[in-house]
Amino acid sequence: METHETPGPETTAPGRARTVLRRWPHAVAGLVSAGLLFGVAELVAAFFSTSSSPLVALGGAFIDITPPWLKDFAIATFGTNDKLALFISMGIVATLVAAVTGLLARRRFAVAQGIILVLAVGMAAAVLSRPATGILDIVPTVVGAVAGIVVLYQLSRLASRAEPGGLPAAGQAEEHDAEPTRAAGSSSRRRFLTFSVVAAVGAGAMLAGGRALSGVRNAAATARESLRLPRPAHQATALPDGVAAEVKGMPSFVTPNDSFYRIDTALAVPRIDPATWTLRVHGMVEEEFSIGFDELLGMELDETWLTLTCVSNPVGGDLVGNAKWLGYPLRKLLERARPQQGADMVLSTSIDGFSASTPLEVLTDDRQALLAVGMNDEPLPLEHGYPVRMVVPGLYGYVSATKWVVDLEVTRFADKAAYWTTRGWSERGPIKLASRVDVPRPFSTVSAGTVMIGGTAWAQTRGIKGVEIKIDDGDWQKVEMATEASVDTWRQWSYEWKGAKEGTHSATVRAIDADGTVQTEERADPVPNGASGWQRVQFTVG
Ligand SMILES: Nc1nc2c(c(=O)[nH]1)N[C@H]1C(S)=C(S)[C@@H](COP(=O)(O)O)O[C@H]1N2
Ligand SMILES: [Mo]
Repeated sequence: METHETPGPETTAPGRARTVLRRWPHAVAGLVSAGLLFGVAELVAAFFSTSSSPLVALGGAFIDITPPWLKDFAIATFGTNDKLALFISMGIVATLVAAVTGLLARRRFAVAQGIILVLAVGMAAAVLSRPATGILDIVPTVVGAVAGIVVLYQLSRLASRAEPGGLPAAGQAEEHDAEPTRAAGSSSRRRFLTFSVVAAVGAGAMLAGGRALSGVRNAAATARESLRLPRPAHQATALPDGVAAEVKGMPSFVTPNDSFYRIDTALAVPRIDPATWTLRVHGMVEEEFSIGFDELLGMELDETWLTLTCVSNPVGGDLVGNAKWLGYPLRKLLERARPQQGADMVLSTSIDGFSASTPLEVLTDDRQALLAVGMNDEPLPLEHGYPVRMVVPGLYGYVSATKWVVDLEVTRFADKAAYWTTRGWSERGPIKLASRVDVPRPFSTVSAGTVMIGGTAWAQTRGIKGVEIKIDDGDWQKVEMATEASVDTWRQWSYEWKGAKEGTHSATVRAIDADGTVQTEERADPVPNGASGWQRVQFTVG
């Protein structure tokens, strides 16, 4: 109820129109606040995923829910401008909603605030409806909505004072002179306009800045999507038949990129535009040089199967994954640099400061250590080191597998220490011979009779000769070995346990590498150079 207004002239239609016109500052307040909401959200969104922008998400969600007839109509009518038409229509609706919200805020701020909150919930839902967004991606919408509400509150107070005729709005009367003079009215109008213009320009700047920033930040993802990897000069061997153990529930022999374990110290995944990437090779070398990404792609690339393992992997753990890697042999790169006498280490450094110390001899012997650009026939995923990382057979990741690598310094263990070495881990980290039971899962229940047991073992660079299993406290038994793909990859195995009786049972495994070394029973924690010990899995036969 507009109890402060004198009835009379406003009860006629033209009178009401005049009243609404007089309130234009409130409509402007609504528009400016909406602009600010989207500006702030856009700027914040540059630090989250692409679809965390409420504008992008709303557009995407709208396209998704558009019925086909309307889509056809839009394409028939606007042709390739159909997206532009969509954004213009959305803009018109948003303008109307913003103006009405501003007008409502004049007397009932809570209602206007409620509308903004409801719309924010809708925008957050649109964000979450997008592929590849998570709950954190609603942060830009939330921050934007709060900014929009705060600015609307300020602006609508100023607008009430600036209204031509300047009658105080409800709840704001105490801040007004009882009889606003014309001079006071025009100075409040000036303040209102100044605030509005500043906020509007700020909104525009944040919107443009946010778009530009997310453009830069997305350059990596965009370049990655359009990258076609060159054909390898030497292809990886085709996987032989029978590399997978025939046991239901076994992990796949090749780990898909999106389920490959990820370990790094990066709070935000580095996004490197490959156009700006260079690798500097320097230190104790005869020839220092740098290479760029196109140059690297133009070199003779090799493909190799390799199982990566994390030093933090506990006995029986899954911080291990197997993939096909494409890259340039580090051996050849170092040949070009010509390491000097006395050098015994290559310190590889990531763009984010992480570093790894790899023995020079490991990078120059005949194993396939790669400066990798491809993983399972794709460019490296951003979180696995795009555009370039190292992969080295036989060494834990922390001393070899530097992602987002930009610098290789040939040096000496005596002179330099890598990231984890200074934090209590060994300066060298050869992968320990290991085996694990994948099926049955610990503490699961299986049916009596024949129980299929399956698992994995690895001894990169040497290969696995065999695996032995012990049921409960029985004797060690040989298991069925799946085909070996390469000495650098893990090897699966299976065991058919016949005549399993009901009750709680256990299976213990140990591997034997190609040299005949039997996996040690001695338990060691991952710190400082990797876990050891036999895995014993308990399960119920029921
Ligand atoms: N830049 C960078 N590279 C890194 C790390 C890191 O923290 N930062 N972690 C290393 C460790 S400890 C491991 S086990 C492997 C894991 O590689 P992935 O995440 O591709 O599986 O990356 C290595 N490379
Ligand atoms: Mo690791």
